[in-house]
Amino acid sequence: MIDNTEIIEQTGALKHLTPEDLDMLKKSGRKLGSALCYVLRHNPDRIGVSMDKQAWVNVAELISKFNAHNTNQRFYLSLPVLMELVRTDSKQRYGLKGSNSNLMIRCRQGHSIPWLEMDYREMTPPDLLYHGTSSTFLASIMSKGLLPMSRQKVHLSKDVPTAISVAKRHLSKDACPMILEVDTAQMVKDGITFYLADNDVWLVDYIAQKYLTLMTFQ
Ligand code: HQG
Repeated sequence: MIDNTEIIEQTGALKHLTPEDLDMLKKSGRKLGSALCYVLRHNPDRIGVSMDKQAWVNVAELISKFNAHNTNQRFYLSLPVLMELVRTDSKQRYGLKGSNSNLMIRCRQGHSIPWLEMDYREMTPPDLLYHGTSSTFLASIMSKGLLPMSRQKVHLSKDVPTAISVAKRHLSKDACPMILEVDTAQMVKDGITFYLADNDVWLVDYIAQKYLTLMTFQ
């Protein structure tokens, strides 16, 4: 996991967090995070913020454009609020670089913007990784393999509990979570490249059915 602590401290912003900011984050932090991830992963044009090919956006520009286009009265961005959101994010979804007027932010994975050329680190994965999904998708996955769907990469978890929480995001009525074990050792032997996002999510372009085993739990 790449740590944001030093950059957050350098901004000095957390000293300026107000009780109102903390209250807003407590009540609406999740919604604010979703709105922010939507912009940073899928649609920077929605608020007209510039993004480079590695998905970085300037923090000052993001804050002013996000607030200018925000129609939800319950949340807002400021530097202290954004730094607190980054610091406390449960999956450490956000990355930071630079300082002062050159402070930049991005989401570390999950993008769907087609023109991005992310600089993910190529890494050798552990021998097994996991993918959590819904029973609804299983037949299709077992016939076509795991596809990135709307995102740029297939996302994999390093352990079963994480995969279960990913699966639970997709559950419609009558569906249940399904965990697929991925034979990454064999994929590596077959020359397939894996990437590690800065928040320890594993990424790969595609996984053929032959590498997938449905896990059963007694
Ligand atoms: C499924 C979250 C039918 C796939 C998570 C998944 C992750 C197929 C869904 C990150 C298929 C796509 C990504 C096929 C794949 N036929 N369905 N051939 N191949 N699928 O949300 O992996 O919390 O785009 O199984 O933690 O669920 O947002 O991918 O169920 O890291 O930060 O198509 O997003 O991160 O769903 O999640 P998604 P995902 P955040």
